[in-house]
Amino acid sequence: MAGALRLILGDQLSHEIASLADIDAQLDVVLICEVMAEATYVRHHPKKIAFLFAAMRHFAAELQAKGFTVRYVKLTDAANTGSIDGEVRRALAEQLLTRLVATEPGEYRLREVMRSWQTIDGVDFEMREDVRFLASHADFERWAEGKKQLRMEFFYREMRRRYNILMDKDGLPEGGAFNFDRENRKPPPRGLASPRRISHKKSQITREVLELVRQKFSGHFGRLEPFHFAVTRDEALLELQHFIAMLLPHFGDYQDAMVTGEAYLYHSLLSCYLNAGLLQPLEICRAAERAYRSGAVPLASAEGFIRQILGWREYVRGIYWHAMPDYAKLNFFNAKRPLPEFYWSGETEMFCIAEAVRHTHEHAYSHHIQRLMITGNFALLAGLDVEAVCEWYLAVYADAFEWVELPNTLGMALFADGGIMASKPYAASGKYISRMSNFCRHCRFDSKETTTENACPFNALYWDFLARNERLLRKNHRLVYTYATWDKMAQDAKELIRKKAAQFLGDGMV
Ligand code: FAD
Ligand code: DLZ
Repeated sequence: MAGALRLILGDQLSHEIASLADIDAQLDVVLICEVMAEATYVRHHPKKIAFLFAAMRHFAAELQAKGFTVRYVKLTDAANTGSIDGEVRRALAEQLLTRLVATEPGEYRLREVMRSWQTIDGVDFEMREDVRFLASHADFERWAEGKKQLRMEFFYREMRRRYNILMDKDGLPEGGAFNFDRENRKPPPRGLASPRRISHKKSQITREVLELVRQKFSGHFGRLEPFHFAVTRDEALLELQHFIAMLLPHFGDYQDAMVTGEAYLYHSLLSCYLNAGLLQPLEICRAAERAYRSGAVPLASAEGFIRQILGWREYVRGIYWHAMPDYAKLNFFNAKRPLPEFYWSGETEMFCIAEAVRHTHEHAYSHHIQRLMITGNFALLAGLDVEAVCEWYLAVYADAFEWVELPNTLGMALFADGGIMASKPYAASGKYISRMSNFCRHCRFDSKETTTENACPFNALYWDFLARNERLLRKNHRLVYTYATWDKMAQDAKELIRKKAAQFLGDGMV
């Protein structure tokens, strides 16, 4: 009997991945390859490339230790063709294999490549569903069918019931409600800092990868070292344990808080491990639930955290595959302004943006509210080019893969899908940033001012965004009070605001 080539992509590093389900240790070959095309289709942050290559190499070693044959192609191997497609075809030819098994990828463009494998001469190709997600494509389509509007909250409730997470013995949500957000999201008290994070001893494999990435990708945005990522499942499990014990108790309270110099606060930093396959969503949710049931963690924190994974993460993946490929082209506001240079350099007098870019450059990470309400909010208000903004988010974060990045950026942050993801744009003025962070204290602009010399640009831009897009937004029932406030403003005040906004935008944005 002929063996099979079993492809494992850089974000499929799970021993229970579908493509390994029925592997034959005698006959089959696992293919894992580092390729330039994947490392450069956007200019990924060096930490992201190093994390993935190091995790891929460690995963390959684990498979070999289990007795499997692994064909591991390094980026610098002389015969490396530079793409997944090229490496699959080369491996099939060189290993004389007539079967190819893969798990569906997380990006549409690669699924199109995989479709072409159906016609490789003499090869029987099977693309399997990615069973690591908690809602299959069919589950999501069934749920979405016939609904005029898709909303995460209702999807999430179904997922809670289906997986019996935080449900009581009568089948009702623990604590009498599905959502405790009202108890979460406190502004940061003075001096708020997060507990120390763990780090991991670098193996020889990781040190070699760091050297490789330093040589090949130092021209990409972002700092390679210090490098603290977990690169194996065991290390990722330590990250999970540390989060549950030390940080989850306060996760809900400070979920939306932003503090100067504190990139992480009480966030889990687990997204890159989840997305690469080192951790599984259900084990994380169960660990958080256990912590609540043991009395170590308040319900609002456990629920708020579980909702992000069982709700948001599964929901955005559902939206991505439901709406692609047209989704990537949506541009509801026809936003076309070029991405300002400060998204790369961090050189702007708007302290909040400089700080978010600094965290991103340093860690390949910034937490959700910085992504949404600082860099995302600014892009929305200023009408930055949707494609350029999406490309930025895909490049700069260690957890970024298009299935999760695109709905969050194009849909949630930019409202470029016209409301598929969110019921209204997450537009906010400087007052929100001032309430939820201590950034404004370090800023030369005044968050209370809108049109004066030192006025925070977010204020005029906020009203200008609403005025500019009135035709598209006034009918949104969630913006009734906002437009009522705008309507009440005197004509000359409105004109001044719009002039101020035009000045910010015209000046190359501060
Ligand atoms: P925590 O705050 O600790 O949350 C726990 C987990 O919940 C995360 O690890 C993540 O797996 C999940 N989660 C939380 N929010 C979301 C969400 N909105 N969508 C999907 N999963 C979520 N997340 C990515 O994983 N990859 C991306 O490329 C990405 N791009 C984003 C772009 C924008 C503009 C925005 C607004 C959000 C984006 N997110 C993305 C969602 C979210 O910001 C990150 O998942 C989160 O910041 C990761 O940090 P953490 O692990 O500390 O998360
Ligand atoms: C992101 C990434 C990078 C940087 N490099 C590789 C690689 O060399 N080989 C590989 O198999 N995967 C890599 N990846 C992850 C892929 O881009 C990812 O599998 C697709 O984007 C689908 O989610």
